[in-house]
Amino acid sequence: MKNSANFLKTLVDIECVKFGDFTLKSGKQSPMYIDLRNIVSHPSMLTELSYLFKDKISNSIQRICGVPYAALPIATVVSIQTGLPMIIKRKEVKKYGTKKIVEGEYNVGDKVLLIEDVITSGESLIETIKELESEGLLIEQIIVVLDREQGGVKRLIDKGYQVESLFSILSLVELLFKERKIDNVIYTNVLHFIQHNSIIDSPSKKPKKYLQKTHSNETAQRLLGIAYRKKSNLIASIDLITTKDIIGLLNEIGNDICAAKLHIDIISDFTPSFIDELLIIAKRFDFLLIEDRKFADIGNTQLLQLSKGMYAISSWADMVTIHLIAGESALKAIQDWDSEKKPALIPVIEMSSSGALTDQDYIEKCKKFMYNYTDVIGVVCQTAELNEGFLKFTPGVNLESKNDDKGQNYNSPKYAIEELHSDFLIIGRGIYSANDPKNEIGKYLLAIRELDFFGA
Ligand code: 5IU
Repeated sequence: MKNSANFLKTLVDIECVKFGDFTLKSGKQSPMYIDLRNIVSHPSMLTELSYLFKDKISNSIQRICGVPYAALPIATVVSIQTGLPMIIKRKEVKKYGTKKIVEGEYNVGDKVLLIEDVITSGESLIETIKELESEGLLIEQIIVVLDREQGGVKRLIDKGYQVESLFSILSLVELLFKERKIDNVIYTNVLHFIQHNSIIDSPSKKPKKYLQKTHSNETAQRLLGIAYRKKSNLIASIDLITTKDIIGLLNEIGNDICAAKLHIDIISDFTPSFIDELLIIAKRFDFLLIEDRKFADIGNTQLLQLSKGMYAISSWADMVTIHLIAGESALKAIQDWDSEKKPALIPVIEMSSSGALTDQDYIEKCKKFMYNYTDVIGVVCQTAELNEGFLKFTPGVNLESKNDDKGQNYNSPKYAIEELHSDFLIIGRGIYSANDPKNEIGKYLLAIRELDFFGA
């Protein structure tokens, strides 16, 4: 084995780390299961670990001790690799003979490296430390193989110990997500679990206040203004196929949304007069219009698609979605387009569907240039972190369902706002397929207003 990334991936291959739905000893549900004990059956993994530990051990260490039982084989190989003598702390005190709790040779005042396989709250480490210290040993250094990032490391550091981990669950899921070995559902579930199961209060749990967001683009300001006035960051995705149904729904829920998102090309009875009707309703109820066209062509073609044909999108849409797959030149072509009426742009940098190809690499590539364009007001994404002021639009939001049977994945409004830090929630079937859409949208409004999202 040559590098740490390979070591991490092998941990998954040999089922030391599994993703799914697990019930922990505490009764809690967890999206991951970690048990490094299988490593003992993989000598090459143990050898690799011994190298990784060797690089980190302080010169002052005199004894090596593993927390029983899982860390004992690791401590053994580290001892062999470094030539530093090992001691063993018994799990139970011997009932006969010497009644020792520490086996092996040591002197009072010896400086010990304590090894643990996985750290969660740090509880079992603290127990072992107490017993070693009661024997007169000094805990000089603690090295853990995998940190579950639930606060254990900080707890020990706060107690004055020198602690480090070779790997963290976050670095593991980030690596797997980047290499498309896990999808964004597993990825966000793990992030969510870490944030909600830390023994230390995380400041990111507090939802941010809406008013803190400002954007220089005029359309972005209008959207923020409407959302704030209505205390609604809901964007209805009206994926209906007749003009009658669309107008009917907008008349019902128009007061409760800050924007309506359309797929104009799915309407079976479209005529240009529908646009006139749409604009009147949008003005009456005070919401903006997004055409979810997802442009994805070369600059010249995109400009034609934007402005020509029977939909003449740029003549009425306040915002349009666009993929950045064609690269910066295609985005620049729209930005440079000198037109009296031009919609603001919302690039799609991450999708909600299972197996989406929009991995971290793709997101980073988009971020490299999109911030330079004033027509871009924000992005459609799920987990991506954005620069200050950029608006985050998140589809895949539903109060009732977790997914559909065609690859869509849903989060709750609370999760989208508190964990994904989404500014605008895009909701389709959750509202338009409900028996009583007006009543249903009320539930979504309640869910977001409960979060104090709009300030006092
Ligand atoms: N939409 C997604 N996920 C995405 C992107 C767009 O769901 O990643 I980009 C669109 C598809 C549909 C709406 O128009 O948002 C969500 O509708 P439902 O709430 O009915 O799933």
